[in-house]
Amino acid sequence: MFREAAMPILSATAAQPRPSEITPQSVYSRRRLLTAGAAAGLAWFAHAGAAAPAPADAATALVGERSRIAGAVTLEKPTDWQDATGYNNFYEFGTDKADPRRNAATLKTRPWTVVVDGLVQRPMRVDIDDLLRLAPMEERIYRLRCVEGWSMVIPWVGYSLARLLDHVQPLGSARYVEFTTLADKAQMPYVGSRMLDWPYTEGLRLDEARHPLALLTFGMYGQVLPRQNGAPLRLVVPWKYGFKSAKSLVRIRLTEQMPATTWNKAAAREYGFYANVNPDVDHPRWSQATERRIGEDGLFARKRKTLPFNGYGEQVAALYAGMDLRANY
Ligand SMILES: Nc1nc2c(c(=O)[nH]1)N[C@H]1C(S)=C(S)[C@@H](COP(=O)(O)O)O[C@H]1N2
Ligand SMILES: [Mo]
Repeated sequence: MFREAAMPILSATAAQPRPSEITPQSVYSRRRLLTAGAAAGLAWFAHAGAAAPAPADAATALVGERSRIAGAVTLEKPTDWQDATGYNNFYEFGTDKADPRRNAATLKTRPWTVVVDGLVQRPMRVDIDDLLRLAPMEERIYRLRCVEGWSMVIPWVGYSLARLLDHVQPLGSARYVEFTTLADKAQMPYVGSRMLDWPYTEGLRLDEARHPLALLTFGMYGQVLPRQNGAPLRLVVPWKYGFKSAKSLVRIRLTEQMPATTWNKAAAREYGFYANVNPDVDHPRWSQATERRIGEDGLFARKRKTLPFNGYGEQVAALYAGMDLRANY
């Protein structure tokens, strides 16, 4: 599919320091069994009062230093691991919330190549294990608010998408970033169904993509991402509805035109390009004023007020100065 042969692989790029020089050994540990060191990385679970991953899931640690970026760490209690990995939207594996955990075992996450191309000075195709080392891993504890009216609090591990964009050097003509995710019928039972137009694609304006809170995400709860949560690489854009946070990315392309996005193609009146969390703008079929925290609030009760920009307004509202957020939903 991506055959731009001239693209250098990241580890061979001359002008950059070698990945091993960028990331301290202590910050990233690959395929490390749950040893004393990894356990230390998970110590905050006890502290935060959230249920830790089950030992059987804990084979691959991926830890990051607590982020110091403004707004990156909410003090709310993280959602239990069982809920965060068992109540998912990942339509490639089915439409029921329990389907992704049940069906995603067929997803092969190694080897995995990501192409970064389009309007950039230095396009590249990079192996996931080299991409992992492009910048130091950080832990960010973000609220994720689904457009359907529920939310979770998840400790993600990754680094700002801006670090990758800086690396490939966007051209002056670049205005948007398009994200394409894997669509392989052999690994994903619902790809090919007429539910959605595959592959699942998403997009951001370049200034949104460069905002430090936009996270290129490799892990959660001190481990590599579980398959059902978008392994081996996903986006997490905490001030937008969850569907913007595309899972299992294979390509990141810079463009001049606003990219088409999957949910917008499926129902343009219901899912806009911006999709900023906004309690004042209802979905055509339901209110967005409140939400239900998975694992804490009752099954049908929506108990919490949804916040503008999902609570990240102080950090991101300036991106939309002068825009009509009702028209640009
Ligand atoms: N490739 C892909 N990415 C996706 C989706 C999907 O169906 N396919 N669903 C989105 C939606 S609607 C939400 S709410 C979040 C859910 O992320 P989580 O299951 O890790 O909580 O993933 C988003 N990313
Ligand atoms: Mo969602």
